[in-house]
Amino acid sequence: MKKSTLAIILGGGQGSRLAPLTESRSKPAVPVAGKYRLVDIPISNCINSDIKRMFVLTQFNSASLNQHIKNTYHFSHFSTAFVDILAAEQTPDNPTWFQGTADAVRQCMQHFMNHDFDYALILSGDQLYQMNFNEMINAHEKSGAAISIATLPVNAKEASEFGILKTDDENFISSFIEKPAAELLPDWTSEVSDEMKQEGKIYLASMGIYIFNRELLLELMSNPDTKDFGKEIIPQAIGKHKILSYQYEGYWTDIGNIDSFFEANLGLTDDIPKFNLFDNSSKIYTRARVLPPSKITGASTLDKSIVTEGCIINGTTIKHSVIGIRSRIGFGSSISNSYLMGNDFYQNIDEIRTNNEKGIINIGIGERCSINNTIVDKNCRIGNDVTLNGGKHLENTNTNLYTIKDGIIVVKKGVTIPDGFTI
Ligand code: ADQ
Ligand code: ADP
Repeated sequence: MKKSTLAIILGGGQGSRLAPLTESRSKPAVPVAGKYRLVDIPISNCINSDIKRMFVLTQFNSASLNQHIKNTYHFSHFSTAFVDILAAEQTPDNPTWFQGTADAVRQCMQHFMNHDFDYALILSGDQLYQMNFNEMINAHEKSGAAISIATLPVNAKEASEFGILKTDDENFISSFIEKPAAELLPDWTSEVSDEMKQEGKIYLASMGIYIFNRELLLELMSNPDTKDFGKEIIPQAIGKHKILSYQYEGYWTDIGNIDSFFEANLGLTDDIPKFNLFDNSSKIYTRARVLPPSKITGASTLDKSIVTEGCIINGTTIKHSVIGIRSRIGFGSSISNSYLMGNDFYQNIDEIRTNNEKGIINIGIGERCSINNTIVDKNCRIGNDVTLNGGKHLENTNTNLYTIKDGIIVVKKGVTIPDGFTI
C-alpha cells in the first residue's frame, strides 16, 4: 500500500531577518513575485507532489495569513486535503513561544498525531524552489532510512550559513555540523561532480527539508531539551539512525533575508528565470482575486519586468522590476531594479479627486518619481517628485518610513512619503 505523508511547513520564527516586511504580518504572508505569498511556494510544491495535508507553523497568526489561506486553498468535500495554520500558543503547561524549529514541531505534535501518516515531511517556509517531493520520498523508502535530508552542493561563501554534512558510499550521512565557521570548512569538503567542483561547490549543504518516519519523530520529540533540527536533532541522530542525503539538482534558494529576497524577486525578470512561474507541470498557486487586466497608458516603456494584474501605469519607464497587484504609478515616473508589492485595495475616482483637492497623497506612486534599488511594501502613498535611490553607498538605517539594509531601501507598509522626498 502507498505510504502517506503529512507536510509540516515551518512558517517562521521572529522573522527579524526579513524586517521590516515582517513588522505587521507573519513571515509566510510576505508577498513574493508581486501576487503570491511566501507560503504559496511550499504549499504549491506539496500540492504538485500530491501531498495535500499540510500544517503551517507560525510564530504569530496574522490576519493577512489567515485570510490568504482561507481564501486560497479550497479542497473538495470528498477529499481529506487541508491547509491548517498552527500558531504558537500559550497554554497552562507551556507559557513560551516556539523556541526553535524542533520546539515548534514538538508543541504541535498532538495536532499531527490526530492524523494517519507514515512520513512527516518538514519544510522551510522561506525558500524558492520547485521540487517534486515524491522522488525524495521514493529514495527515502528504497534506502530504508529513518530520516532523509534534501541536500545540495554549495560554495565556501555560502557554506557557513547552512548545515554542512558528509556522507558514506551509500549516501547515508556520517557527520553533520550546523553553520560551520570559515576556519573549519577545510574539514568539510565532499566528493561532488566535476561541474560542481568547477563552480567551487564542494560542500554538501542541508536544504532544511526533512522526512522523518512517524515513530522516530514521535520518539525524538519526546525530549524537550532539543529545540532545533539543525543544531540538535540531526547531529544527535547521526550514528543512531540511518539518515539519507537526497541530493537535489534543481534551482533552490533561501530567501530569509532582505538581500536574498530582493535578488530572488528581481531574478524572476530574467529571460529564462531559474525559478519558472510559467511551468505548467509545477504551478505556483495563490488566491484567485478576479482583478481587472493591467492598463498601461502614455509613453510607457517596460523592459525586463513582471507586471501583475490590476495595475494602472501612466507614462512610466519600468526596467528590471516586479510590479505587484493593483499598483498605480503616475506620469513621468521611472522605476528600475525595484519590487513594488502593490496594494490591497483601490481608491475610487471620487476619493482620488477629493484627495487631490485637499493635497492628500493617493495610494501608489506619484508623478515624476525616480525609484531604484527599492522594495515598496503594500498600500504606500508616495507623493510627486520623490527620489528613492538605493545602493551600496547608503548606510543601514531604520526610520518610521523606511529601512535601508545592504543598500536596499524598504519603504514600510502603508506609509506616506511626502512630495519631493529624497534618499
Ligand atoms: P536556518 O534556515 O538558519 O537553517 P532556521 O532559522 O531555524 O534555520 O529556520 C528554518 C525554517 O524554520 C525557516 O523557514 C524559519 O522561518 C522557520 N522557523 C524558525 N524558527 C521557527 C519557529 N520558532 N517557529 C516556526 N518556524 C520557525 C536551517 C537548517 C540548516 C539548513 C538551512 C537551509 O538548520 O541546517 O542548512 O535551514 O536553509
Ligand atoms: P491580497 O490577497 O489581495 O493581497 P489580503 O489577503 O492581504 O489581500 O487582504 C487584502 C484585502 O483587504 C483585500 O482583499 C481587500 O478586500 C481588503 N480591503 C479592502 N478595502 C480595504 C481598505 N480600505 N483597507 C485595507 N484593506 C482593504
